[in-house]
Amino acid sequence: MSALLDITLLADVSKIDPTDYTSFTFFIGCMAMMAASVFFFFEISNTDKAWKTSLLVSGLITFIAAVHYYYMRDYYMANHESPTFFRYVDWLLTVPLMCVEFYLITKKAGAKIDLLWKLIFASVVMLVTGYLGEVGAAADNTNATLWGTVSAIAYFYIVYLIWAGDVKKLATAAGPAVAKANSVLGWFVLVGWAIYPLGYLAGTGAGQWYESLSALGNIDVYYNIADAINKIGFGLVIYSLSRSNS
Ligand SMILES: *C/C=C(C)/C=C/C=C(C)/C=C/C1=C(C)CCCC1(C)C
Repeated sequence: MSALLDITLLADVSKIDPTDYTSFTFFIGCMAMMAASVFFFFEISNTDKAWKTSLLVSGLITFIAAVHYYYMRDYYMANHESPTFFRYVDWLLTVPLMCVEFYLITKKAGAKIDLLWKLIFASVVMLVTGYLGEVGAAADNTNATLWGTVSAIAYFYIVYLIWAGDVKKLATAAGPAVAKANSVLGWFVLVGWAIYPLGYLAGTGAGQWYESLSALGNIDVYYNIADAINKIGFGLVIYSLSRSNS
């Protein structure tokens, strides 16, 4: 039984072409998410009380991603197609949790729960429209530009809240440590999150005005790299903030 299992696993692994960066990033992404989750979960016990929940949320984000990467990796190996459905289920769970991180940080300065709902609402609009755009592109209809634009508007609203709106105001009021935390995480949202629309442009261009951008490469390579930066990197920033303030 176990020998049989080993053979199946080996057979799959040996099929990866060394230049198949998509499969490679799915594998390494899966492993990295697992390792990061173990790290965040174990570190909770030697973290200052004020930061424990933030660290737990960081671990949940990478853990949910690890489980999805496990499936996406298999799906991609079997079909050589984008695992769009698993991808968006993952994001629909993890992006709102990242909004929770912003809320937890600013809560110390009196953030109200409706700020959290605003962030979550905008991220759901961003993701549902992005999903419709990708599914539409795969089915050869021409709405990828329209859905991508609506998604981008929701994205810019999140950037606005964090850089100039309520999140920024509260973080500034909470003192230098929280203001610093907010600005570091704000850079993730402005630069790290911007990798996703690049992947979208590279992957949904057929028949769109940006068709030439398809030469930019595989959509999943963008998404896999962006996920590693934004989920593990974001968590590590929370981790280091929890050290500098305890
Ligand atoms: C852990 C997963 C994260 C942080 C995912 C973030 C995803 C985005 C910021 C996606 C943004 C998109 C646009 C702004 C326009 C095109 C469609 C999307 C959904 C790729």
